[in-house]
Amino acid sequence: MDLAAVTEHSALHAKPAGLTLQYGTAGFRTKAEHLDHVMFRMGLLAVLRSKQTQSTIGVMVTASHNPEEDNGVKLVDPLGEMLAPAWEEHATCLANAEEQDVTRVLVDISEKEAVNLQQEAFVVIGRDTRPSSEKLSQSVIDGVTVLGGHFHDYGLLTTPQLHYMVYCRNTDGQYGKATIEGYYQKLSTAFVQLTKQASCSGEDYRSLKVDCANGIGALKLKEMQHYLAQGLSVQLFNDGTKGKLNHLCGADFVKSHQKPPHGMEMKPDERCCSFDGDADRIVYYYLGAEGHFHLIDGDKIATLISTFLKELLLEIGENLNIGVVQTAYANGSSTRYLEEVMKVPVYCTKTGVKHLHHKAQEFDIGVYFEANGHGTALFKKAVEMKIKQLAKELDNKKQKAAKMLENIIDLFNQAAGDAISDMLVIEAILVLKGLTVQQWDALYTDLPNRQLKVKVADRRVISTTDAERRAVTPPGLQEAIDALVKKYKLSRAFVRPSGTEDVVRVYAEADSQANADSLAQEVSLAVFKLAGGIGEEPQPRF
Ligand code: G16
Repeated sequence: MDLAAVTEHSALHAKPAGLTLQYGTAGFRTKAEHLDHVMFRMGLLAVLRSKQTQSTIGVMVTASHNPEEDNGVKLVDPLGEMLAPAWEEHATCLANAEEQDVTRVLVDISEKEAVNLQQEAFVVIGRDTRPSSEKLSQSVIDGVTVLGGHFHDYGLLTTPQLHYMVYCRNTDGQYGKATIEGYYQKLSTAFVQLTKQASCSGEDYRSLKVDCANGIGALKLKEMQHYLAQGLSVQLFNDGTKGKLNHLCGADFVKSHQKPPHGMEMKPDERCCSFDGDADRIVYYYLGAEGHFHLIDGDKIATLISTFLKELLLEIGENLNIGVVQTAYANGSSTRYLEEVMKVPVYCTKTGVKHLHHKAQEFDIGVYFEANGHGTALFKKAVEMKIKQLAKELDNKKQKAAKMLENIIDLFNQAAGDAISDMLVIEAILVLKGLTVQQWDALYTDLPNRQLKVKVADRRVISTTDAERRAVTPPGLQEAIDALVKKYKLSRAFVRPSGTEDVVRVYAEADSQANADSLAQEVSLAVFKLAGGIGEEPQPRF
């Protein structure tokens, strides 16, 4: 390691005095102007991780659903997964080191992790469409090269596309080709093969309206359109040509405000969906004939997918174990439906796809989705091999089911939740099952719910347990929540510090929207009072 060169370059990417950041739910996120030093240092760290794992490592420059002024960075591990927890700690340590300590921290990490410094390193980089992203990705490259690492800069990519590239590169192309064409080809071939097997193929299933949050999803869907040919025609809204990224649009806006994005023209009963800023989340929705907005979130997506997979497994007569993984935000009705009607085991983890992904890997087939629309399905390698074999051997009806499973495995991005891949999976399942968006929505009725944000001086005063369903600190907060929850029927509420924004998140559900709203508001007030709220007291505002 040329420590003198590191010191020299590090000084060009100086850390703002007094700034402390943490590798949170999905890496580092804050205002873009505070991130130059973090980017450079994550370039350094990616090289060490690459040397240690003897694999390609990914660095994605994005702040996903956050406002356009923010940015962020996360590292992608060899199988396209999120960075290992021990390395998240190293990342935090390195990002917060004072200038004179940067080289010492690098040496410490190398020693602790037994990094062979002679090993070659390779890092791939992707970025979203934020105005700040290009310059910040150059800082990552500076960090990579100063430690002698090799790199490939993919430029503009969705986050899940970068995860896909890393996975492909570390499996010698077995998962797919590590190019953008490779990604489009893999997904579109699987989609066309899968939907060919549908008995109904009405016009209704061919078109879909997509709100792209004014982000990278628009560019990538445009590129992909001709690969899908006649299979699916997508009409793009909020494609970045006019509006601001994530502003009044995108999956996060639609899910948390429970209303349509601005800029989308919706007619009753039309199938619509929204991506988030880096296209790793998707939610569906439609306007009912009565003009009401109906949201179909990650919970219902997980239900549709796991039901479909379970039916196919029954047809081929294979008793493989399927599990669904959710978080505390999952609507109570979805968990009940999955467990009681579908007889599928459901597990709850902390927020953050890294936690859900990990849990889902325990099953033959693990379907994981956060209610906000971030998720995918994972298939054990042995299961994939077996299904491929069955698709060749079984008799007619069973063979059709096995073939569908084979195609759907290829259609899922098995490295990360992916709005484009999930959209194609959902579109394929709807056409194969002959389901309208209304029939899908009618699988169960969501309990009315509300999410709010509260500003506090230091959100770290809130700590939680039981997969974030109970607050441990500050003292008295959980007791206050328990007392409030008792006032309402079918109610539940929890609070947790966000890992991507400087806020405390509040979730409440109850028997009516009015009750869910007032429970959320009362819990917000308790947070404000007991956890050091700043600014205006939360007011009823529904
Ligand atoms: C990220 C994570 C998600 C998480 C979301 C909100 O999403 O990848 O798993 O649900 O942040 O996290 P928090 O509530 O801690 O702020 P994205 O789409 O912004 O990358």
